[in-house]
Amino acid sequence: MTRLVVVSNRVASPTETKGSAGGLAVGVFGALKDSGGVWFGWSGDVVSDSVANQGPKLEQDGAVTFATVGLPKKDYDQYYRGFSNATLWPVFHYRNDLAVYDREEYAGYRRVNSWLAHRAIKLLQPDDVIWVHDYHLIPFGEALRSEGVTNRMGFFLHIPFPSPQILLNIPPHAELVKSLCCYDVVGFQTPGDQAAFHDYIVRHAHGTATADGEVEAFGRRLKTGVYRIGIFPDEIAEQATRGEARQDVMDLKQSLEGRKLIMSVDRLDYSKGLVERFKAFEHFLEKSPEWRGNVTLVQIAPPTRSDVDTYQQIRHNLEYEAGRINGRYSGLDYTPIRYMNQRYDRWKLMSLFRESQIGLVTPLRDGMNLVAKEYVAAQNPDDPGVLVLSQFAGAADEMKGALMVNPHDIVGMSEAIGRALSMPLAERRERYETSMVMLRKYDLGVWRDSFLADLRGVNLNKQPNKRPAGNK
Ligand code: ADQ
Repeated sequence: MTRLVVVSNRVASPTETKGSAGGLAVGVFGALKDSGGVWFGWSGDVVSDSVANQGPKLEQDGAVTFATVGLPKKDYDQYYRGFSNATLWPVFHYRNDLAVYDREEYAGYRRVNSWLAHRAIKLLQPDDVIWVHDYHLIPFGEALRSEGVTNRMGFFLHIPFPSPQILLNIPPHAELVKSLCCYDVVGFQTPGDQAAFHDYIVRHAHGTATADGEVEAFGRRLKTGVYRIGIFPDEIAEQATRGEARQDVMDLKQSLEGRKLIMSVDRLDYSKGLVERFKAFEHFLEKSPEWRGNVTLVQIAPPTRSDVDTYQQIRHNLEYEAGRINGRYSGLDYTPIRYMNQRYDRWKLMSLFRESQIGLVTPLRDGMNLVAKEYVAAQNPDDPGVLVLSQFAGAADEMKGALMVNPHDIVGMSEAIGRALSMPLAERRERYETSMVMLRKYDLGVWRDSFLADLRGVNLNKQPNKRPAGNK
């Protein structure tokens, strides 16, 4: 089998990959181990220009080479904090109101992508298959192509692809889509994301797109596809049971004193709908006095991107809401919302999911949302909790056993909490089984293998010789 080269913004270290890292890192590492190869990207360190130019730093683990570079402060500011997370992330999550656009940051984003591509070239072999991940690296493939690299190259977008009317807000939208067309395969999380991309190609790039994902635009031919990212459900179930008898989990159980438990776990991000969720829980307590003192919401939300302004704002808002609601409904021995900012070991999170009666996962917009899937897989099949899920998470397409909510509808979410808390065992089991069928069918291995099969199967001789009329 040909070697695989994975490129992602952050590269987990070999120890992280085997230990506490999420399923995604484990899944990608599995593919690398099978075919041998390289995992290339940013180390997460901000370093001086001279140190950055010494990289990449290489660490070997069996047949896999971890190759990482540090980023100088200016590059970090423009590429990561700036264009990636203050422009692309909000717009791709339909939050134009939170997006800022700065030409210099965009220039920095492209410059860093070219620089990264230049660093990666020396690691490449002629037959390598290259798999690039996520919005930070849209122009990476084009930068490699401009250096003469003709290898098979695929790109997977982990976040939503917005409808063209939203995307047009980013001034260089055409350059970004043109960059995507330099890959041989572009993968999306849901059919809606793929359709939005096709829509842009047809209506704004004078290109063509067929129902089976053949796209021609900007003088290139490529394949698009839907590859639903999943989890390994058995592994999650094993982690959830492993923690059952551990002290922390017993302590939590004891401290609940028989109260029902609602679990929410998200990165602290405005796309995750945390403020709306807190308000829904408040509404539930307001309308259901019999539940006051009898149900606790545990929200775990480790901060991310805390040097981006909008992230400081969401943190502030959430602390305010948690304090306000707790002030209103706490008793001497009862705190309705327990709000924590730490990261936890995976087994601990999964065991907490298993102990709970509801998984409340209500993003305003989410590419997929793996927490929703982990929640269901962690349940005790004999007495499962209920997943309450936003219709705007990519996972909503598959998790048909969930109670579906619109996260903008505070009353609707509050009613779903009430319904889930009093749902009979037979219905809970049926809903659990319905979702588990899909979790098994589309697990992480299927995601990885189907993307790579499509990429390896691409016919590289099919590129059009000349540009279709009208493309500039
Ligand atoms: P994220 O936005 O990070 O991912 P998600 O898919 O839910 O969202 O993945 C988060 C992961 O981090 C989960 O595996 C979760 O268990 C873990 N995690 C969260 N909080 C934690 C904590 N406190 N301690 C330890 N682990 C924690 C992006 C996209 C998603 C898409 C994924 C994968 O935004 O839409 O599903 O990539 O493609």
